[in-house]
Order: sequence, then structure tokens, then C-alpha cells
Amino acid sequence: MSPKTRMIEVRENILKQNDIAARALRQRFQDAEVFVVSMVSSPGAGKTALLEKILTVLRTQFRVAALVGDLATENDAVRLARSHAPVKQIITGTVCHLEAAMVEKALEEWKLNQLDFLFIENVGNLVCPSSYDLGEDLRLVLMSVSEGEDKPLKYPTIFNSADVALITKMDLAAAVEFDSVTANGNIQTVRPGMAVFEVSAKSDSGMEEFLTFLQSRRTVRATATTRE
Ligand SMILES: Nc1nc2c(ncn2[C@@H]2O[C@H](COP(=O)(O)OP(=O)(O)OP(=O)(O)O)[C@@H](O)[C@H]2O)c(=O)[nH]1
Ligand SMILES: [Mg+2]
Repeated sequence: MSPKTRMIEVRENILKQNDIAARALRQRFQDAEVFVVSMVSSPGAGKTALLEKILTVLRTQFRVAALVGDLATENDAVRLARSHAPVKQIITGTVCHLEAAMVEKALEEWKLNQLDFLFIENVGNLVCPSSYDLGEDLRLVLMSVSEGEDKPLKYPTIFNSADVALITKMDLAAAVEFDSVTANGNIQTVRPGMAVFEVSAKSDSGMEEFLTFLQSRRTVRATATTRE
């Protein structure tokens, strides 16, 4: 067996193991009636800033919590904890994505049936996280206005693995001459029909609409589960 064949085989086994763990997680989330939302993006696209806002607003009405993955530091967990929601940092070391087993371990001390929403911020990376199912109900892919409108075309796999796209830092759109029509067109080229929200964690623009959408998706999931 060539080294290349062996490498592909090992990778396939890892992905298979992750899928098994993710399936078990999804069942646990469903049983506990917690709606799970994950976030992927390039480093610095604004996941933590947006999540801090989301937690702060939703916390007034719902029981919310967050897990956040990074190679190093607890910086994001410290920022998110300002929302007063329960938050846990997952340090991945050299691993450039979260895996279902990491999520499972991080949740060990939490009672899932005491939560309405669980958010999972993945490691900032537009490549690695795409193949790893975390058992989430909804995966958000973020791209900020300063990254270039072509990102969906250059990183189609991550956009294809996500359910909803968020264009972030809209308060900076004019300064960086962001072309919304081109960016939206590129998202639709890669993933026709994908829902897109244009938001700013700084000015709060677009946040109300997006939070209403999140709550409605949770309701839809809860209704579907009851019917099963
Ligand atoms: N102007 C503006 N700046 C923002 C916005 N959202 C985030 N930022 C800034 O962008 C930088 C990166 O934001 P983060 O929230 O740390 O991004 P992230 O995606 O969590 O980064 P990683 O976890 O390192 O991948 C910070 O300096 C934020 O203050 C926004 O809506 N508008
Ligand atoms: Mg972050």
C-alpha cells in the first residue's frame, strides 16, 4: 500500500468516527430539546463579536450557552462570558477544527435539557471545519466585508457545508467598497437558495432580523421533533 493510499484511509476512518460521534450528539441534542447552532469562518471574521451580541440578547428570553474552539488562549471564552451566559473554551492545540468528540467532552458537566440554545464557535479556518459534523441543527458561515467578495468561490466546500451565510462588519462596508450584489451572487453560485443575512455586531444592523430567524428555526425544529 502506498503512503498516499494509507493517508487517505486514515483520514476516511477519522471522518467516519466523527460522523458516528456527531450522530450520537445530534440525538442527545434532540432528546434534550436544545437547538444547536455552530459558526465557521476565517480567523477574525467576527464570530465572537456576533456571538457575544446573540448571547446577550437571547439570554433575556432563553437559556443559552456557548462552546468556543481555538488553537490557543481562553480569550474568546473571556469575551463571551461578559454576556453572563455559561461559556466553555475548547483548546484544540494543533488541530484546526472542532470534532464531535471534543464537543461531547466539553459538554460533560452541562445539563443539556436545561438549555434552549447552544452555540458552538469553531476554530477560525475556512477549510478544516467543513468536513466535521458536530451534530448541530444549523451551521452558519460568516464572511466579513473586508475579506473580498470572491471567498465563496474560493472556499466552496465550507459554504456548501453550511446552512446560512452571514456577511459581517456591515458598518465597514462603505470604507472597504464592499460590493454586496457580487458577494451575494457568489454565495448563490456556490449554494443556490442559501439564506444570507447582512449584519454588524458594532452597529447592530441586521441583528433583529437574524435573531428572529434563529428563533423561528428553533420553533420549526421543535415542532418537527414533536411530530416524529
Ligand atoms: N467594525 C466592526 N468590527 C468588528 C465587527 N465584528 C467584529 N469586529 C472586529 O473584528 C475583529 C475580530 O473579531 P472577532 O469577533 O474576534 O472574530 P472571530 O471570527 O471570533 O476571530 P477568531 O476567533 O480569531 O477566528 C475584532 O477586532 C472585532 O472587534 C463588526 O461588526 N464591525
Ligand atoms: Mg473568535
